[in-house]
Amino acid sequence: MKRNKISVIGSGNIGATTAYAAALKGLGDVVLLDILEGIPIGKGLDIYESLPVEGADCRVLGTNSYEDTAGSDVVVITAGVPRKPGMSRDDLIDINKGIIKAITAEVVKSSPDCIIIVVTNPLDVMVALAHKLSGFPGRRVIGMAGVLDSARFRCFIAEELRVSVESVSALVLGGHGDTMVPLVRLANVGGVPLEGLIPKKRLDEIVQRTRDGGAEIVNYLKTGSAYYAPASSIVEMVESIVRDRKKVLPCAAYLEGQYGVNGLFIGVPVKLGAGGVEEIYQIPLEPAEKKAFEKTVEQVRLLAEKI
Ligand code: A3D
Repeated sequence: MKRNKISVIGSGNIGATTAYAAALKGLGDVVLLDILEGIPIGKGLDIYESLPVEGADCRVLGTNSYEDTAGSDVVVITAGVPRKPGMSRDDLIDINKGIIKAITAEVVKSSPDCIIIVVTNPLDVMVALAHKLSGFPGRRVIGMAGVLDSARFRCFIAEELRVSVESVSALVLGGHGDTMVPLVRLANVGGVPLEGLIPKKRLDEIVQRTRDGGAEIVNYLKTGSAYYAPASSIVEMVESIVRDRKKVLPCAAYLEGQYGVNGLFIGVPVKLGAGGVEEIYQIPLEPAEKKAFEKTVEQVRLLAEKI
């Protein structure tokens, strides 16, 4: 049986952690590419050498050459500059757009049938740029953000109620920025709605902490941004695709009329399988949620106009 091939572009904090987590799960052969001399090769070798101990059978290769990524099933783009304290994700637009441009051209040439997952910030417009430049159908270009933002939301709820993080089901919609929309109404623990379990004031604080989750970590790290939870989130998406698990996950997906939005990438629940985004689910939103969703769409639209 042919093994899946997963390429990760950018061997920095997120890229290397993603390659490691994907290899540990045995999701397929993993190629880790960076422009830096030596670094991806050393990290790739290091990850590969962990596999006899971990008991995972896959090849891990670090490289500077797109030839090694040829024929990938999934390509994860993590290359780019992360933010530092005091910066917003949007401040990265000018530098990261050139990086996405250069990488997308190479990816299309070497893996014309792949599914691209974009992680580089500002996420919603970088994924749109990769989509435009690749010429791929919308279902094959996806942004990772909602799984991470929802994981943060789920953690904070679990901590508050002292329940298993796995028992918390919660969803964050919208752009990956300050206007993201954590959906309190639909959040639940083991099917029990949150409202009634946590006072409104405390819930508001949890929602705000979720929105600020990325900045909270940047302020501690100082020299970069989060990478363990982002890598886990990417790997959940990759697994759903390469194993055709058809998980329903919040991802930045190309909207063509859904939620009243046309031609933008916005975080919404999608079914992820071997075909990429196989279905986009529309949640009937209540007036306040709709207003918040429109605000996040507007923010993404304004940023998209800058490129
Ligand atoms: P970092 O550890 O700096 O790694 C980035 C890597 O990209 C470096 O090793 C660079 O050498 C490499 N790189 C730069 N240009 C190229 C190129 N043209 N081709 C190949 N490799 C290149 O950053 P990181 O891993 O912490 O973060 C990477 C990106 O993810 C940043 O833009 C972050 O803002 C973003 N990020 C997104 C999320 C989301 O949830 C969407 C979360 C956290 C970080």
